[in-house]
Amino acid sequence: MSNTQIKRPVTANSKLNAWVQEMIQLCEPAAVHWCDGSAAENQALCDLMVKHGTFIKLNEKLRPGSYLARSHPSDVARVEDRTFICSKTKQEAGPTNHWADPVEMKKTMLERFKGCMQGRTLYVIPFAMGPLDSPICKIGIEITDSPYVVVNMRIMTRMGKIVLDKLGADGKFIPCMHSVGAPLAPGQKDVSWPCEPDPKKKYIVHFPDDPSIWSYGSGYGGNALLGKKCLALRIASVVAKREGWLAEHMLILGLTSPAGKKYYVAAAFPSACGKTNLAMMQPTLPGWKVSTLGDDIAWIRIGKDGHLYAMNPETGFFGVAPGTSKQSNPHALTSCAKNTIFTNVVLTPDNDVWWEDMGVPAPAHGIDWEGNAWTPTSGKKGAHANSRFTAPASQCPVIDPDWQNPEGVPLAAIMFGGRRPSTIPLVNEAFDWEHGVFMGSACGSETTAAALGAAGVLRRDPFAMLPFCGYSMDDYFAHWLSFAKKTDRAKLPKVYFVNWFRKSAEGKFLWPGYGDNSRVLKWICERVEGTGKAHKTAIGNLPTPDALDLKGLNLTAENVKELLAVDVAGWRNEITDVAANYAKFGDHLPKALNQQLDSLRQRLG
Ligand code: O2Y
Ligand code: MN
Repeated sequence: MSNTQIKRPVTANSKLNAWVQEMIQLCEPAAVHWCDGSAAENQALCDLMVKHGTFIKLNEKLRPGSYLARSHPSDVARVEDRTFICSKTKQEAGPTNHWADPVEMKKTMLERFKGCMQGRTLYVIPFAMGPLDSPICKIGIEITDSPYVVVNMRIMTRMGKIVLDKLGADGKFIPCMHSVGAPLAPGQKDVSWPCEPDPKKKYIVHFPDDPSIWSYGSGYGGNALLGKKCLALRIASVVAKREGWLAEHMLILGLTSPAGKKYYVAAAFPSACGKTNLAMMQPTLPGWKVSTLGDDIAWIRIGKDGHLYAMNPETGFFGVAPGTSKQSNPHALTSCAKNTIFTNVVLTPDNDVWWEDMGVPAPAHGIDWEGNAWTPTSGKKGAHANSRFTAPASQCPVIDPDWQNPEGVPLAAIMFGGRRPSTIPLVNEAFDWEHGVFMGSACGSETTAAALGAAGVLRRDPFAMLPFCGYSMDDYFAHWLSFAKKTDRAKLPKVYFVNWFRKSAEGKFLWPGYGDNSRVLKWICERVEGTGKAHKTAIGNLPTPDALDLKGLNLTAENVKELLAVDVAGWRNEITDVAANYAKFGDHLPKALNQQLDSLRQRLG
């Protein structure tokens, strides 16, 4: 340690200085760097990564200020089976989380982190989730040995000196420890993507009672950018429960009607269900405009006027690349046109990027995500299914003027959804808040590549929070239910369940999706205004056949009927499946949810 170069501490916060010193002793880095978040620092780190082969600088004319990284093939996605919630008791973590004893796990982490940064630089990243002047802004300090993490965190969070200034001498912070788990022996040559390749030695660990986060072995996405899933969802959900707000896996969008009236909507869909596409949607309905506030996380609290206000704690998009095209999401393409980090996509001969379903012809030859020569006839995909772009939210052409409003924006509606090829109608309105909470608790989706495991299987994912809730989901349901008592229920947003992914018996999508989803949003706005037409059914309030604006759409009356039908047999199966999911929680499940299930059963007859 005597050789360790340590810059003079840049903060008067004695707790922070003491913690950083302790972590330096533990991790034994060769150097220490406190990140100031400046453009010069960012450039120096990008240049360093180009030198070491972690980054490839992209064509400055085609993709200014942008870089490509290729991860190790073992390190390509979040690792849910290695994600732990270490509350005091297993019961507090609940039946859907992996619990580990906090004392035992702390020991394991100390063993893992001992000397883990030898030969590397330890970076101290001060970051804030939420605008610094928001009443619920949270400050984290991530210690990492990955410069890739530093430059990604600079896009995804408010980062650097401004955060230390806000923290001051006495401010509180959430300690977030991260290491790629690949110390370098003296003279050992580094690799372009250091990590711990053994999946059983990766750990994404949350101590909600501290609170603190320890992540070891992975340099990828949600495993390593600790402000995102670890802090802004798992830890924040615990803090939010205590403080009386909600930390949710939701996009936030603004919708302006042709008459100029604005509605804000938050929507929870499980991972890989098109939240980014919806958040940036180009409405096909003339005169309607969508603006983006966030594509992944919403922090929601009761405002002074009793309404629910939503705020995006992030400042960037960590969007999935494959499938992002001019047709599916032109604004995402514009967002990543410059100053963007791409991970695991194809490198083209002119030093630009390409991925499957980008909507432009594949290059005749390129380099695939594993660094091998690739052609469209290679017989395998060039970009990894979970390849990503990290792009500043400020570059989104339809970013909402209020996206950094510290108070957030008032919600007119909340939507839940998922990929459901059968049973679930295009849109369904909850009768009341409790019914809406029931809808959220019954959320589910067919799995895709972003989550590990088999694709095409229905996975119940209550509130799209299954991988992200930092405490027992039964208590989480109760917390949601409690909002009907915390404020005037007339001021709560209306709740909807949507399904863009309904398929016909022949396996074809019944609904065009994308910009045409504005037709569903329009109906929701009309319902908020009290003008939209609906009929009460056993499962909720459904649009009458003429209620949706379908002008210019080539949908047959039969398709519309199927999209808005109550499939009684399908719903009976749904009840069985939801009940089986509820059974996990035993007596802890709030009674109101079993009542909802019973009422639904009775209404179906
Ligand atoms: O695999 C990863 O590390 C990224 S997962 C992700 C990224 C951005 C937004 N959402 C998600 C998710 O899994 O929900
Ligand atoms: Mn997500």
